[in-house]
Amino acid sequence: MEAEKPFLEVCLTPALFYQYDVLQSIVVVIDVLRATSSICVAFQYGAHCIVPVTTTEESLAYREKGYLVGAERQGSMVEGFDFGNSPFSYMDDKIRGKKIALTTTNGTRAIDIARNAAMVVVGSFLNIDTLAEWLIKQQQNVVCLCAGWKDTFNLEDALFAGALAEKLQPHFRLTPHRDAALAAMRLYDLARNDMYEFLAQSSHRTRLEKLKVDEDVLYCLTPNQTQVIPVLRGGVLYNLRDMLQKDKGE
Ligand code: 3SL
Repeated sequence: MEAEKPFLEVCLTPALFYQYDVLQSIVVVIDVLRATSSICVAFQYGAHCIVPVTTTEESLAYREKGYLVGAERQGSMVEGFDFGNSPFSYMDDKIRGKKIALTTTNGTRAIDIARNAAMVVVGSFLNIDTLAEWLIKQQQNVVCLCAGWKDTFNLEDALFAGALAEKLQPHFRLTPHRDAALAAMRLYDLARNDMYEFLAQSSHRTRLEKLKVDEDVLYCLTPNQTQVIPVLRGGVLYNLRDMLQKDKGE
């Protein structure tokens, strides 16, 4: 008899995450604009690890331990930090081999909320194919957690959840609570030809437009710019490939 397929669910805002039983699931944390995109870029550029923290004070305290420190609030870099949340700021050789502490308004908070899951990984358009291929191989339940903005729904995270769900769907089954996944896939289908334009009136694209970081938005919507899977272990994000090599003693 064929084994039952694992299930796939989408949680459209952290405010609803308490309804999901994730003890046996892989949670994909999604904050396309821009936290999970920047995290993927940092690992693509060789970051050793990223400690996601919820406050700016916690992030800054890591500097004394030799970490590079990042902090974003209201879309801007907080004064006194090495990075804000632009993916371009992580495209730098100074990242290679470095430990980084990072706090962002929603992305690092969503990672924290998901921490009790069987496994937590980071998703963005920048690593979508690498992540999808890996998730299919795991044969484990998947919950996509959209970080949104301060517990509200954000369109761009739902688009990514839909794009990922579309790739995973043949290998997974939807649960009776399937409407969020169906809605995300339908939205992505409407947006796929021009996501940037589809998001024109969305809250976070508008917020970032005012901050004049449209280049960031365009980049974060470009699929497959990285081949990394950031994974949470003991409260710290590592590049899965590095983590597995270390486990094997390589
Ligand atoms: O909320 C977050 O975590 C950030 O991604 C928001 S911003 O894109 O840096 O404004």
